[in-house]
Amino acid sequence: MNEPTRLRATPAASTDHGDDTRTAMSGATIRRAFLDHVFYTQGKLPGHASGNDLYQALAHTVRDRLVQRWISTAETYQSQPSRTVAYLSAEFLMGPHLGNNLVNLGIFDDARAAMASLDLDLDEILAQEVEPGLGNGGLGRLAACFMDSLASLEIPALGYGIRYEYGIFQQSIIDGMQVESTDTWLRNGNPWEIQRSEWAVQVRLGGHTEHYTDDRGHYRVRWVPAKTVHGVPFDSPILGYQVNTVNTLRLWRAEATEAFDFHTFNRGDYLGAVNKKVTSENLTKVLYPNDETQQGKELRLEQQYFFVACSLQDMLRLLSKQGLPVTSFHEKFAVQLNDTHPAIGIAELMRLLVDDHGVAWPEAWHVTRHAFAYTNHTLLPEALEQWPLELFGRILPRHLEIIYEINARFLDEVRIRFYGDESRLTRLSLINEHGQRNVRMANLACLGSHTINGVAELHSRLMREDVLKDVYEMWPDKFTNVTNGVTPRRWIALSNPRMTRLVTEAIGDGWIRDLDQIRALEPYADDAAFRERWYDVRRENKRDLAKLVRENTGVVIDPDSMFDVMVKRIHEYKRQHLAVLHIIALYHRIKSDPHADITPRTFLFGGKAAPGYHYAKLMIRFVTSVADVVNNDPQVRDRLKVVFLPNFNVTYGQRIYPAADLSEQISLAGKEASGTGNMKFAMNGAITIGTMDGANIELRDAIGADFFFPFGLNAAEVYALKAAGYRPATFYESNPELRAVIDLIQHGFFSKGDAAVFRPLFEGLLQHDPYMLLADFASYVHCQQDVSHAYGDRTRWQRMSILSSARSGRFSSDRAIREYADRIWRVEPVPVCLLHRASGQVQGAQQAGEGGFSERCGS
Ligand code: 26Q
Repeated sequence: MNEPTRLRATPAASTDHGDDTRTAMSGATIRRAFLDHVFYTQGKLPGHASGNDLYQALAHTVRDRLVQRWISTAETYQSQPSRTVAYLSAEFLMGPHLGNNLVNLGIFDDARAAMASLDLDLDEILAQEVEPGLGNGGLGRLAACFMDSLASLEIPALGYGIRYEYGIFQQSIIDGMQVESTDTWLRNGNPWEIQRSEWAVQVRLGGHTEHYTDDRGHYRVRWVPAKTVHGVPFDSPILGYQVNTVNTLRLWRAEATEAFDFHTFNRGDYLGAVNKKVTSENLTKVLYPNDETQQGKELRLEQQYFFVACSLQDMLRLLSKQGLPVTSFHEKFAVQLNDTHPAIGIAELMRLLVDDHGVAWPEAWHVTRHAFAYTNHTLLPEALEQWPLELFGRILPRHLEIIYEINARFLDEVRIRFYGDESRLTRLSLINEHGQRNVRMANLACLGSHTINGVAELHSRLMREDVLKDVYEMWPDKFTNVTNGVTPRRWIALSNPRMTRLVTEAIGDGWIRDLDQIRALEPYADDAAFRERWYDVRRENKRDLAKLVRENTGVVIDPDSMFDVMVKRIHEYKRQHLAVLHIIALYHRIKSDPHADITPRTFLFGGKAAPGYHYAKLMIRFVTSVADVVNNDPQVRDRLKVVFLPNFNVTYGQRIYPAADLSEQISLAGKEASGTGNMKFAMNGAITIGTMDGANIELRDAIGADFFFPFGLNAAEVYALKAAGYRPATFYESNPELRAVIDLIQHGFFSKGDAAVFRPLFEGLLQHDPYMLLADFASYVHCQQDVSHAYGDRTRWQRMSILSSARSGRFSSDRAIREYADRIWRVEPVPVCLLHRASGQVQGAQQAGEGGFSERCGS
C-alpha cells in the first residue's frame, strides 16, 4: 500500500503564528475558543448546549492549550538521551482533569471570568466531569500525585496502566447498606485521551512452550500461545504546574486481534466468532474492587500481564526509535513497580531479551536488575500477592519456566551464603511450597529490583524486620524508605481556593511549586487578625460541605459543630468501628446525664467496602445504624450528628478535606503502611487524632507533638501484647463505659432490638479482636476528650490549624519524587522549550507568547 500523503510545513505556514493566538490564554481567546467548541465539536447552538456540552467544550479548549506543550515535550525527550521514568501501576486514580489543568496552566481565574462573561458558572461546568476512578484508594491516588509531581519537576516520565472500561464501582446506601453499581465513566466520551492505534501491540496468553536448538547451535525456547490479544494505547496529557512539560499517561485497552475469527466464521459459527472477540475485550473491562486482599482470579493475572507486556514492548519501541540497543534498556528506563501488581514485568523483560532478542541470560539479568525498582505498600501478610502455580503456568507457561530458572540460580546463591539454613531457602524461594504451591510475587519483585522501598519510616523498618526480613538479610543495601506525599496543586490550590488566596496574600504563591515555603505562615499563627480570617475561610468551607451533605443525604449539619471526619476505604485494620464505639460512648454519656458537657460534633464517614468483604459492609451498616438512632434522638441530635457520605471519591475528597476540623487516622499501629489522607487533611488545616502508625509518626514530628493528638498502643506494644496473650474481655470487664457501649450493641439497641445483626462484629471483638479495638478504646476516648477541650478554645484551635498547614511541607509529593529521582531512579529534569506548530522549530523565548513559560526554558 502507498504511504498516505504527509502534511508538510509549507514556507507560508511556517510564518503563520496562528498557533500562538489560537491557543493564547487571555479571557477573550478562551471565550472564543470555548464558543467554537460548543459549535464545531459539540455541534450545538449555544442556547441548546447541555451541561455536558459545556463541559466538553471547555475541556477541549483546555486540551488545545496542552497539545503544543505535549508535542514539544515528546520532541524534546525524543531528541536527547536522558533516562525516563516508567511508572508501572495497575491503578491510576486521577480524579477530574479539567480543574487541575486550569490550575497548572495558571488560568483558573481567567477561565472563571470567561465563563462568567457568558453567564456561565465555572463550578457548575467543573461539576459535570465524571471522574476516571481507575483505582481503589491510596495506591492508585499515589500514582496520580506522582504523575503530577514528575511533570511539575520536569522529569521525563511515562505512566503505564490499564484503561478499565468500568472503574471502581459507584456506592449508594440503601436501607443503611452499601449497594454497588457499575461505573460507566466513559458514557459521555473522554476528552482527555487520544487513541494511538498505530502503536498497538500484541500480547500472547496461554498455550505451551517448545524447546529447540537454533541454526547456530543455541538452545532456544518458542512460546506457542493459545490466544493473542491486541493492546491499544490511550494517551492522556499530564501537565506540570506552570512548566511546559506535559508527560504522558498511557493506558492500555484490550481488543480482539481480528474483528471476526474467519476460521470459526467460515464454519458457520458467527456467534462463536463474535464471542471470541467479546472474551478478549473482557480483559480490560473492569477494575477489581478489592484492595489489600487478593483472590487468585485468572482474569486479574491476565490484566497484570497484559498491561506490563504492552508497556515493555512500547519501551522497546521507544528505545529502538532512538537507535539504542535492547541491552541499554536499563540506561534509558527506570521502571518503578507500584506494588507487586506489575512484578511479572521482571520475567517478561527476561523473556523479551533472552527469547526474542537472543541476549545471553547473565546479561539479560544484569539489564533487568538495573532497570526495576519495587515499592511495597502493605504490611498485612495476607495482602502479599501469590498466584497458584497451576493457574500461573496455564496462562504464562514461558514465564513460569523463567521464574524457575531465576529461582534455581538464586537459591544456589542463598545456599552458599547461608550454608545449611534450609528453612531460609524455603522462605526465600520464589515458589511457596506450603499446601497449594504458589508463586510469590513480592519475592520476585525483590529479586529482580535494584531498590526496594517502603512508603513511611515505620513501614520501611517493619518491612526490614518482619515482612521482608529474609530478603533484607540477603541484600540490606537494596532497602530504603521514601515517605509518601500528595500534590499541593490538587489538594490545596484546586480544592481549597479560599485558603489558597489567604495564604498567597500573606506569603506569595511560591508555596504551590515548593511546599516547604508554606512554613512562612508560622508567624501568622500568632496574628489575631489572620487567625480570624483563617477561621472565616474554614467556616465557609464547612458551610459548603454542609450544603453538599444536605443535598446528598438530606441530613442537616451545623457548620459550628466540630467536623470530625474519617474518610478512607472500609477495613477492619483502619478501625472505623473504633470511631463508632466513641460515638456510642458520647451518646451514652448524654443519655445518662442530659447535662453532660459534650462539645457538639458532626461525625462524617465515607469510604467503599470491597463488595465481597462482608465484615466491612457490616461496618458501614454499623455506622448508618448508629446514625439513625443518634440523629433522631431529640435529646442528642443537636449535639451529635452522624453522617455516612455515599460514594467517597476524589471529587468528594476535594470538598471534604478543606472542611474538616479533626482528621481520624486510627489504624492499629503497625498495619497502615503510610496513609495519604492524613497528609491531605493536615495541609488543609485539620488537626489529627491518630495512632503511632504509618506516616502519622512523621506527621506528628513535623507538626509538633503539642499539635497532634496521639493515642493507643505503638507498634512495639502491639507486638508485646500479642506475644503476652491478648485477652480483649479483660478490657470489657474492667472498663464500665466500654461495657455499657458493647452491651447496648449486643442488646440490639442500634438494630431495632435485633441482637443478631451486629453479632458477628462484637462476638469477634470480645473473643479475638485482632485489631485490638478494646485495648485502645480507653486511650482513644480519653484523647477525644482532650480534642474537645482544645476545640473549645478557638484561639488555640486556629493556631494549631495554621501551624498544621505551615508545617506540612514535607508531605508534598514533590519531595517524595525528588527522593526517588535522586536515590532510586538517578534521573535529571529535562526542561522543555516550546516548538512552533508548523515548522517544528524551537520557538524563540520572546515569541513564546503569554503563558509560554519560556523563561523557565533552560539549557
Ligand atoms: C491485588 C491483587 C488482586 C486484586 C487486587 C489487588 C490489590 C489492589 C489494590 C491490592 C492492593 C491494592 C491497594 C493497596 C493500597 O492502596 N495500599 C495503600 O497504599 C497507600 C500508598 O502507599 C498507603 O498510603 C496505604 O497505607 C496503603 O494501605
